[in-house]
Amino acid sequence: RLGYPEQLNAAAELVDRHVAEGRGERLAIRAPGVRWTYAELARTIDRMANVLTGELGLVPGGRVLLRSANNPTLVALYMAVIKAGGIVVATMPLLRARELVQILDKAEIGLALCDAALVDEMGKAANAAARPVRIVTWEGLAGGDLGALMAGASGRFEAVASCADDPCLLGFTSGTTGLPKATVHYHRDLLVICDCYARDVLRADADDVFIGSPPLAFTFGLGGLVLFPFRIGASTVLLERAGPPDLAAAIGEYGATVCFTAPTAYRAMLAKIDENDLSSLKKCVSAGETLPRPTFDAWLEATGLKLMDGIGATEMLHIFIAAPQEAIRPGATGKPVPGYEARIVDAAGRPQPAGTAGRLAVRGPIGCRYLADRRQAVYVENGWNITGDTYVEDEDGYFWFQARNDDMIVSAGYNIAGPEVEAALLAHPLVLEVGVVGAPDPERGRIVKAFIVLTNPSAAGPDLARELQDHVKRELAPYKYPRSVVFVDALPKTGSGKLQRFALRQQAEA
Ligand code: 3SK
Repeated sequence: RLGYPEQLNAAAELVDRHVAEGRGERLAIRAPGVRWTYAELARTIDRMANVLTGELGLVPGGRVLLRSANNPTLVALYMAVIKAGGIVVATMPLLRARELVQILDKAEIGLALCDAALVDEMGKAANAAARPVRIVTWEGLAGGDLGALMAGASGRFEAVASCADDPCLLGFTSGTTGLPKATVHYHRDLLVICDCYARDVLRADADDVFIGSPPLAFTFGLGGLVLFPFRIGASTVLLERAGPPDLAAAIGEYGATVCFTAPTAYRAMLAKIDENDLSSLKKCVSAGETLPRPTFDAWLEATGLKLMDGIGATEMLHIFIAAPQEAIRPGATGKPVPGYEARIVDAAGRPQPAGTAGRLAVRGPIGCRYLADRRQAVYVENGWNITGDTYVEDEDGYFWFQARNDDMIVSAGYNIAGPEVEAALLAHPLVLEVGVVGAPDPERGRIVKAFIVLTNPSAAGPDLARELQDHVKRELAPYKYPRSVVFVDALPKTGSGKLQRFALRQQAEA
């Protein structure tokens, strides 16, 4: 159904095609102080590709590490590496030297392009890496080493004649376990997610203005803020600072219509909803974390929009279960994206009937391909990708998230899904963020323990802890209430903003 030609260069397809077909004057990228049309973007990419293949010695198949917050230069470099036949190794801007070294070594990097603002950790990492790394910096659009190299470069570059199945991206995932894995993605994969999820579920159009917060190194952000808008000739807004207050302000300023961010950010934006104009929004995608029902309900009430929940994975590149706006069933993640199949299996891989909780298994045009990693055999079972989530499929084919497989808490013989307790706590007005894990207990084996960030930290204390416990007992079967409540200033998160439950579990074990 997708029918891509054997020879395919994703960057040429996503950018140059618009220029070739007369859409060069459409706006591609906006950022503070920047407005680039597709024609301007294409020329910048070509100059960068000339520098990469000339002075910087990039050859097809060569890997290039990119390190930056979300900005136009990063996007142009991303596309330039791919257009030159290279492989982008995208890294989260928040990573420290110790984490960057693991990536440098795993991906065997010799060339790193780094925003000057983030060069300190990059330099430390390069010094500790197994092989020599050349670091090229940039500052804004024309400064740093790269600015100097680009000064005389030609604005025309012939795309490398790559094959649809040539790798062009190594997406690193620490998952939530802290051990980085590299997922290999091909040129065609970058188009597949546009032509499946974005075309059939998101259904945006060329006049849409995309915006959001995930870093482009997280493939949720890459798809939502670069690939999806570029595939249809729409424009994207890139924000280096994209915390909830910045995002909410920028939505009004740029008249954004399609937003990609995590449930916690939607929830945080609600807290100051009266201070910003969000009326331009038409579609709001929520992924990266499970979407609690109270957040869905509150966003709907405040904006009139149903959050478009979705489950994706770096291994699968983007979202594979979701629902178009009109088919959203509140509380369910959705149905397999057209082109994908999903089913629930037991521990032995046997398919389970509707209504039974079990392991989610998915297959489709993109699957997990870890770079030299034994965990490949754990993620892929008999051709099905085992995402690590427990789900239930209902009679109508909707999939309902229960927990990550390791987030189920067995307490006194009861199976309790941590995210369900989190959703109940989030319905309380004083709870801003929460992580629920199991903690050892001599009588019950394990008890439910909640780590809570309050909207008003000064309210913390035993009275509030009791009030929250009673609140959960009213919302859920009473055996699910958190027997231990701890108030904290912040929760541990991955670079992509996901809650690190393993870190909470470690604290709970201590
Ligand atoms: O890892 C995820 O949660 C995710 C969600 C949506 C799209 C892509 C990804 C990696």
